[in-house]
Parts: sequence; C-alpha cells; structure tokens
Amino acid sequence: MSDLATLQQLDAQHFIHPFTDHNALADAKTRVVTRAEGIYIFEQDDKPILDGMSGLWCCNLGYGRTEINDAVFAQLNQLPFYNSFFQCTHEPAIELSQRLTALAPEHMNTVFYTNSGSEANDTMIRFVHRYWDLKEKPSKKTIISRKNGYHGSTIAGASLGGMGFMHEQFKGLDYITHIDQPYWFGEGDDMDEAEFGLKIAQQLEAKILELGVDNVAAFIAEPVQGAGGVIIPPATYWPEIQRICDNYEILLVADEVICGFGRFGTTFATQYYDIRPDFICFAKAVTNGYQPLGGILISDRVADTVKAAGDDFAHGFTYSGHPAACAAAIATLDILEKEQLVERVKDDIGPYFAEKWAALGEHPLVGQARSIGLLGAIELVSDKQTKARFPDCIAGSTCRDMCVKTGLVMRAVGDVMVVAPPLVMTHAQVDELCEKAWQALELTATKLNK
Ligand code: PXG
Repeated sequence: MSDLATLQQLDAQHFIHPFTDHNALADAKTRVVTRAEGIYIFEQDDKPILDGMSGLWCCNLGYGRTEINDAVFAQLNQLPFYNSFFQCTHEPAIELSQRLTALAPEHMNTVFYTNSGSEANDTMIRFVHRYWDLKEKPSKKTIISRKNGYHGSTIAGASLGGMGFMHEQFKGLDYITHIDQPYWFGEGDDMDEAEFGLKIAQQLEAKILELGVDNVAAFIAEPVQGAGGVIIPPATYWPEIQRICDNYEILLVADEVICGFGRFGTTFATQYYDIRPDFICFAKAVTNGYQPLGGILISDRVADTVKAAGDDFAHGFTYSGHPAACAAAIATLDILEKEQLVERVKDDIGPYFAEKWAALGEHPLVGQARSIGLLGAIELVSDKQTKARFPDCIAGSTCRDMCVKTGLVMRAVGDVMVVAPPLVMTHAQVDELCEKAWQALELTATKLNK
C-alpha cells in the first residue's frame, strides 16, 4: 500500500471529488478510508471510527456482510451481464422485482431499474410525462417539489432538488417549481407544530390552483428530508398532502432513497406515514450500498397505462437491472428478513436510540434533538431560548471536526448535525454513538467559548 502522503498527493492531482471545496480539501488533505467492519470504518492509522452515516445513508446492514459479496461473486460467475432490452431478461432481475413489489404497498406491483437515486428521479419524470400524455392530458407537465429537498445530481434530479446553492451552478428545468419545506424548528416561528404542518401542506393546494390543475403533473417529496437536515414533518403534514393529491388527481412521488428499507421501522416510509404514492424512488440501502442500484416502484394505474400504450416506452439504461446489482439486492433483502431488522428498528433499537438521542437535547449547544427510527438530528444554537445561531455555520463545521477527533462520523448540514447509523447496531453501540456525540459537543462548546 502506498504511504498516506503519496495517496493524498495523487488524489489532489487527479481526482475531482463530488460536492467538495477543493481549496479547503487541499488544506485539510483527503482522509483515506482503508477498510470497514461491522459499524466501523478505518483509516490508515487503523483506529475504529463509528460510522454514524452508514457510508452515505446506504450501508444499513453495516460492513463485512460477506453474504452479499458471495451472492455478487456467484452471479458474476454465472452471468456477469446481460441487458433487459429487446425482449430479454434474467433471473436476478425477475426475482428482485417480485421481492420488492411484495414488500411495497399493495397498489404497487412493478419496478423499473436504474443505477442510482438521481436516475430513479429522472426516470420518474419520464413516466409521469408519458402517463399524462397517454391519458390525453399533455398539458400536465409541471412537477411541484420542495425547497431544500434533495433528489440527486443529474440535471433533472438537481432541478427537482430545492437547494439554492446547487441551482446557482446550473440551469434548472423550467417545468419544476418549489414550495416550502415543513421545517417547524427552523421556519415555524411561534406557530403550533400541527398548525404549521397544515399550513405548509396547503401551499401545495395553493400552487396547484395558481398553476392550473391542467398543468400540474405530480408532487415529489422525501417523506423525511435527509440531506436537507433530517426534517421530520409535523404529523398533520402527510395526511393533508395525500388529501390534496387525491382531490386534484396529482401523482404523488415519495423519494425514499434515504428513508426506504427499514430506517423508520417499516420497509418503506410510505407505510410509516400511511400514504399512497404513485412512485417510490429507491436506491442506496437496496443493495446495502455494495452495488450501484436504484429504481422506482410504480402504482398499478401508471404502470398499466404505460404498458397498454401499444408502442415502445423509449427509456432505459444499459445497466437497468444489472444482474450483479440485483443479486446484491436479493442478498440484502434476505438479511433484512432473516435478522428481522425492520421489526428490530420498530420495537427495539429504534426506541432505544430515540431515548438516548433525545438526551443530547440537554446540552447547552442543542436547540432541538429529534429522531425517527434510526435517523437523528440535533440543531446547534448559540441560545436555546431564542434559537439564535452562531455566524457562518461555524458550529456545524466545528462539531464535524470534533466528531473526527472523538472517532465518530456525523454529518453537518449547516448547523444541523445528522446521523443515520446502521440498523444492526447494538444498544452498547448506540450508547457509544451518543457518548461520542456528547464529547464532540463539549469540544465544540470549548472551541466556540460557550
Ligand atoms: N434522492 C434522495 C432523497 C437522496 O438522498 C438521491 C435522490 C440521489 O441518489 P444518488 O444515488 O444519485 O446519489 C439522494 C442521494 C448528503 C448526500 O450529503 C446525500 C445523497 C447523496 C450524496 C450526499 O447527505 N443522497
């Protein structure tokens, strides 16, 4: 293995990293991750770092799951690649489709495969536009999304996303528009939480009426915004969104790229919130992050319409339903079922995590500690009463650096610290995560002189 300095130098010379300030990276130097086991990653010094982010919201079963590796290896030996175009298919894609649709809500019985969450969202738009054209409502093209949502990084994914700093760097699609997010802590002022949830949901109705129902095709949202800072909507939000979509016959899209596969103690977050989307977009944890695979689960009304069209649906990727990726997904679903991890999140480790995580709210720097299943966020503030922030998101970036010192991966979204740890963690590991987070908060407070 090359020494760290050589790797860092080569990295700086040849590798442009995603979502990275390369000047800051040049000063800090890349961290080279060398191996992983259980819920820990290791760098060259070989000290364990608790991975509170499951890779990047994807390794829900943790690392070292050799069952998945073996399944991929066996599939590569049997049939490393064949396409699913031109009336061909193969067993892994067939089996996975059957398994995924059995887990999905009853009205969703078909899947289309992509290689990532971004492509899943692009694909969703292709289906939405095709559906309304086939329904002879071709003016229905606009998709309503939310500010601060994240839906990926292709042009369509980034256009659907509502992060201002991303939109500054490219020209977004003109048939996508955004309404506010249900961020009660940050934007609810003095409003009651339930009332705020209704008010924000009703922006969807107002937007539909403003644009004209004949022009609106779909509404997309993450059940809980992940990359935007683990924004858990008030309980009143989703029922009202469902009512509005039903009332105006707008297709509902649940982007479950982060929420899916057990994170909330249900297979899909759609089931947690009891909503009936036309599309569930998935990726990441479907293969435990071990192979690139994404896709969309599609409602019967949309799938039946598109299948009945009588001509080609002109959309697909070379690697749609790649056999090795499908094999990884089947092995992942096998483990989820065998180890009863969805139930474990609901009845055991989820409630335990909720209790321990909530205690971080007692720290003087924390304005709110919230969680759902195994997803958690803490809001860093300089004043707990007024919720005043430190300038320039300095608290978040400081806390992230302190987490590195304490041996914990916790992500900073501005001044919100978030975690999405593996579903397999033990009670003792939840304690360890929360203790390390507390230590990082203490170090942050000292550095910020609080
Ligand atoms: N939808 C959602 C809800 C996501 O979180 C995507 C789509 C896109 O998936 P792909 O596979 O194309 O990356 C995502 C991805 C972060 C971070 O910093 C989050 C994601 C990706 C990279 C970084 O929190 N989410």
